[in-house]
Formats: sequence, C-alpha cells, structure tokens
Amino acid sequence: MGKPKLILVGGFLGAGKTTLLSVAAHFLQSDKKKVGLITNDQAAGLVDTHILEFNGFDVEEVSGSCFCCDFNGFYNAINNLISLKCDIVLAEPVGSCTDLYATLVRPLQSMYSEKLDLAPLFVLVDPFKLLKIIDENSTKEGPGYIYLKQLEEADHLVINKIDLLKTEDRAKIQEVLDTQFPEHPVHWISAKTGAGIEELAGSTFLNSQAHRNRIADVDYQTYAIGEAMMGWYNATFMIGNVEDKEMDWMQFGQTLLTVFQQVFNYEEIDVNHLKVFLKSGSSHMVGNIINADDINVRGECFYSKSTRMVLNIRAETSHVLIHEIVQDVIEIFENEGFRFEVVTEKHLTPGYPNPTYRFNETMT
Ligand SMILES: Nc1nc2c(ncn2[C@@H]2O[C@H](COP(=O)(O)OP(=O)(O)O)[C@@H](O)[C@H]2O)c(=O)[nH]1
Ligand SMILES: [Mg+2]
Repeated sequence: MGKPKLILVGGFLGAGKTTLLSVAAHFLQSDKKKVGLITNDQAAGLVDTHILEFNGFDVEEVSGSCFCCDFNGFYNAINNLISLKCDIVLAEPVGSCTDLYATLVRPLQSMYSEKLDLAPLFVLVDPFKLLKIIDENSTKEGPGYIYLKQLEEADHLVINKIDLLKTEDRAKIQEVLDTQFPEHPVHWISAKTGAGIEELAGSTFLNSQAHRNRIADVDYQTYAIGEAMMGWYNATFMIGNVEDKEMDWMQFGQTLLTVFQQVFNYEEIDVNHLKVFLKSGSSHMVGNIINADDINVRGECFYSKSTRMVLNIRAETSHVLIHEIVQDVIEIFENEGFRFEVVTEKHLTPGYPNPTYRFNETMT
C-alpha cells in the first residue's frame, strides 16, 4: 500500500464542503478505498460530524480551534484515521479560515511528506456568494477579505451548486475567474446532484500532484477583524413536551428553521450557516437555512416523545445577539408546550488567529 492520501477541501461557510466530502467519500469507497473524514470547528458539537457519522463514515472532529491554530490536534486526527487503515483522509477546515498554505500545506509538506501524500489545496466556492461579494466590492475587509484570500491561495477552485446556476450567472462567474484567477484550474460540480463528482473525486483528487506553492499575502489584522465580525453558536438540547406526547419532529424542525429565518431576516442579519440535526433512535432529520428565502430539510418524518437536537449557527453579528435570538425562539416553542433541556451550549467570536506554524516563501 502507498502512503495515505490527505485531501484538504477549504472554502467559506456554506460552500458545500461537508456535502462534497460525503459524496466524494461514497464515491471513493465504492472504488474499494477506505476513507476517513475530519471536521473542524471553533467549538465542539458539530452538525457536520453527526451527519457524516450517521452516513457510516469514520470521522474525527477537531474542535475548539481551527486546524491552523491546533496543528497537532489536526495531525493527531490524521494519525487516528491512518491507524484505522484509511487510504484516503478528506479534511474540511473551518470555513472562516484562510492562510492554509502557510499554516497547513507547507508545514505538512516540510514535516510529513514521507508519511503522507498531500493532495493540492482544493477550495470550494458557492458561486452566488462569490457574485455577491464581487458585486458589493467587499473584498478589502470583513468576511469578504477572508473569502478572497481563500480563493487566491487555492491550487484548484471548485465551483459548486451548478444545479442552481443559470447560463447568465455562469458567464458572470467565468468572467470573474478569467480576470481575477486566470491561473487557477477550475472544476464545476454539484455536490447535491453528483454532477462532476466522478471526475473530481475519482481523478483530480487522486492524481493531481502539482502544488502552486503560493502563500497568499494575508494581513492578520484584517483577517482577525473579518473573523471577529462573525458570531458562533453551538448547542445540544433534549426536547420533549409537557403532555409527554409523541411529536412529529420533521414538522418541528421545519417550523423551527422557518422561525429562525424570519427572525434573522427581520433583524437583517446575514446568516452564513444555520443547521439543525434531530435524532431519536435510528431516525433523524437534518435541516438548514440556505438563504433569506429558502430552507432545506432531509431525512425522514419521525415521531417520538423526545428528541436530541444539535444546533449550529454562524452569522455576521455578535454571538451574544445570536444567543439571545436562540433564547427568544425557544421561548416561542415553550409557549406551544415544548420543553428544552440544554445539554451543551457554547457561543463565541473566533479569537485572533494564532497558527501553530506559519511558513513564509523561503521556509522549507
Ligand atoms: N443546490 C445545491 N445545494 C448544495 C450543493 N452542495 C451543498 N448544498 C447545500 O448547501 C448548504 C451548505 O452545505 P454544507 O455542505 O453544509 O456546507 P459547508 O458549510 O461548506 O460544509 C446545504 O444546504 C447543502 O444542502 C449543491 O451542489 N447544490
Ligand atoms: Mg461543513
């Protein structure tokens, strides 16, 4: 057996990284490869981890810090999957992180190239977010700055969600790519429908070797301010109801997402991602807010007296306000007879990025 392959798929919150990792892992496993996955977040209790585990994959979660600021935790997670005999490790760095070349790719190349076959850095792009950021000309500061740096440092850009792209949108994106990223190889996929996955996962992920080795010129002050404009909220609840009745939790999840969407719209807060995972026994539902108008739910209708719910919110506002909004929404449901018991709860603003390693152009 050759060296295990490590494939990093970066990209902003909501780009579709977890969805891509899941379909790519299915595809690679059907090709007799053993695949392990690594998720990452600033706080524990990730919906992404629950979804991937529910799909039957070996998953490691690095939480409490990004991969860059906990390089050793990241490396331990890789090793744990290698010890489970994984041939391929797919890893998703937290979506608010950039400077991955200096903090992950180059240190891994320098220290572990004999042990690991490191694929080029893939960055997944939500095309609508890209158009919004370009239209608003918001790449000089705030989250838009992080977004731009993520794209600049990519070895390969992967444009996702092409199932939603109209011909004119695609032309606009092509123009942005031609003018701003003319040297990047570009792949067009839909992680949802599977379009382009065979080529990306079966060929490009496995066979591309070339690293552009271009460290982005990231100003950490601007990066830190951009990250600090986003609030984080992760919690796990047990939910039941005063009458101890069997409840329809799919219906509950849909209503909960709709209420959250209305409140965030009313408050004019940009939600980067809001996900819920509800589980009782072997039944589950997953849902998320896609944008100001749409929500997405998957899973099955299930009925039980209580359910466990994992809730993750990333939004462009203070974490204190997100926490208050969650409390207000819970109160609405408690007035309808639901009972919430908090199992874990954490809300925060990402701290100043302090990577374990930060290589410059001349370090090897
Ligand atoms: N229409 C469409 N939606 C997608 C696609 N890929 C992901 N999504 C949706 O985008 C949202 C964010 O996906 P997720 O994988 O959680 O993104 P992450 O934050 O980058 O890990 C979810 O609602 C996904 O169902 C796609 O190719 N097409
Ligand atoms: Mg994810």
